[in-house]
Amino acid sequence: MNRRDLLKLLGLSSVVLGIAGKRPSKKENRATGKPLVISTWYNQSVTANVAAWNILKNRGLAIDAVEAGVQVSENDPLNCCVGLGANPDREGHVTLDASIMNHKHEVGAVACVERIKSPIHLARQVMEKSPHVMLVGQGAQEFALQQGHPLESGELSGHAKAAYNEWLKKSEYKPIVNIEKSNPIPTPTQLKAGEFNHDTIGMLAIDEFGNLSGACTTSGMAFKMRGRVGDSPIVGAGLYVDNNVGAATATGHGEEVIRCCGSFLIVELMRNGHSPDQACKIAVERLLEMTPRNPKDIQIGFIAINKMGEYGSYSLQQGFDFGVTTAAGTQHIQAKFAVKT
Ligand code: SD4
Repeated sequence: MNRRDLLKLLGLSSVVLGIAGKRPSKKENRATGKPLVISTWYNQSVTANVAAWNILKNRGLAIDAVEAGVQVSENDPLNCCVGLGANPDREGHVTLDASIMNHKHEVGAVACVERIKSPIHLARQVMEKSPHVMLVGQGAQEFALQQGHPLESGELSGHAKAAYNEWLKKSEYKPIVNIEKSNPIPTPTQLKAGEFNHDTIGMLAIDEFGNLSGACTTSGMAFKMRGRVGDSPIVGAGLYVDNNVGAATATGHGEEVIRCCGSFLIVELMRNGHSPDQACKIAVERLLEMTPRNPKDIQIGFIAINKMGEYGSYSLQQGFDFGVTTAAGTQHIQAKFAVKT
């Protein structure tokens, strides 16, 4: 038996072992098989998923696919919310959070890191080249330099500068994430007004060998308090992968996702037999029970995949969408949502 056959066999037995109990109905499942890649916010999924897909379609590994995929957003100077082009904190510094997790429960994360172009690559280096799972701030930056990352300039991008200057006029500390009426690609005016303050990318993939991985990278909330860290680099909150069961990732108001360990919760719900759609919905409902905030003031979007290559999503409010890429191309999907207006 060669390595591939062995992995296939292991993948199959994991399904049998990992997903017991109630089976979701056929209608609820959106089985696509594998490979498959899925990521938050369709407007960036389109290009990010393609980079991931190019790896998956050539029998590449899910971990390489998710890293390369989210790097497309990190490298996009126009992205309002990922990478060094993104909106700064309220002191005017871009601080970045990222996490990555592979099929072996190995995990790496960085938080509040400045002037490093690819926090997801740095997170992977924390996972592979350090004995730790998370580095933050100055220490994360020093580790990056040791690993050969160049120290980028701390200059804000043009659109981030415009949005920040606009925000400074009132300097209201009222971070609102992901409240959209619709989900168009942001116009320069919206960017300038700081209206488009979402776009964290969370990406999940299953490769040809049936292995799962995930990555999540963000600048967090626009104009956040200095030092604030959201859910994206917190394993179990913004991202979680259990190769026996499935994977989940989140976007939106990170404090709420941390409070309910959102991604871990979704994976556990899938372990207990829920479909990815059901699991995301139950997690949003749990979050709604817990939050002290007015649900109308916040947005959360979850996406998930399971070991069988089925995917699902749910959000708190209307407007959350995502992209799913398989051999058939990329599909644009609007998530169902909890709060009806
Ligand atoms: C955070 N979850 O830092 C991130 C923000 C986000 O789309 O998802 N924006 O709370």
